[in-house]
Amino acid sequence: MDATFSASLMCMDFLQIKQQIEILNERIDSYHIDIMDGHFCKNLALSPDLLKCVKRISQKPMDVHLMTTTPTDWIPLVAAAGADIISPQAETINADAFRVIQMIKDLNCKVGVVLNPATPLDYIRHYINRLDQITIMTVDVGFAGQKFIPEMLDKIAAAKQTREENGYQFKIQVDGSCNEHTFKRLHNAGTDIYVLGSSGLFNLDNDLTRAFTKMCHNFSRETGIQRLA
Ligand code: S6P
Ligand code: MG
Repeated sequence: MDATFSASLMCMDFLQIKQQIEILNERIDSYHIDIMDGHFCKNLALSPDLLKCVKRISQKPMDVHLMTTTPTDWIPLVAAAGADIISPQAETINADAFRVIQMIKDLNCKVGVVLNPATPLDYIRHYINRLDQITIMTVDVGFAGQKFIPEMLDKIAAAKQTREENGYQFKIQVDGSCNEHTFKRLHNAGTDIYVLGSSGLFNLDNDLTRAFTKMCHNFSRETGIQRLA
């Protein structure tokens, strides 16, 4: 299967948002928008207003990662701002998972769920069949530039096995430290979508066009899958 790449906008150069989106529009498969509330994780990142602004020039799907304690406060806002996929953290929807999933579907968005490194795959087993996408965090949420947690490779493989055994359709996305040092292991474990942040894309070169080309070369070298720059 083809590899798919999602650019993590939290790792962009904010002084060059428009230029960077124009470069990425021709290269990337989707955009990853991190929304934090300072409570669920100890940071702030992007916002519905920024999403709305980028949506005006984006030509690719917008995948919103909600790291917020009360996702139902944010879901209508990000849907109105242009989200195509909305992914709350599994840990925040345990009390009302089925209502939250339906809420996202009713807003005509695809439904994803994100699992923290410490959260087992089994935590979402009763609604995994309803999801379009599962995101497996390979770093703790909140910050870019963290160290890869290798124990997550088994979780990715287990998600793939669950999908195959049951004929489910969800995509497996990995978020956190997707780069030349991890591409091969992530690919072998069963990753479909790689979230590219500082280590896998934006820090590779000051020139984003060159950075993307380097990323493609790294990915092809590590996995044997050709990806044109
Ligand atoms: C982290 C956030 C991620 C990061 C991305 C950074 O809380 O959800 O989406 O933006 O993982 O990538 P990297 O290569 O710096 O780890
Ligand atoms: Mg994220």
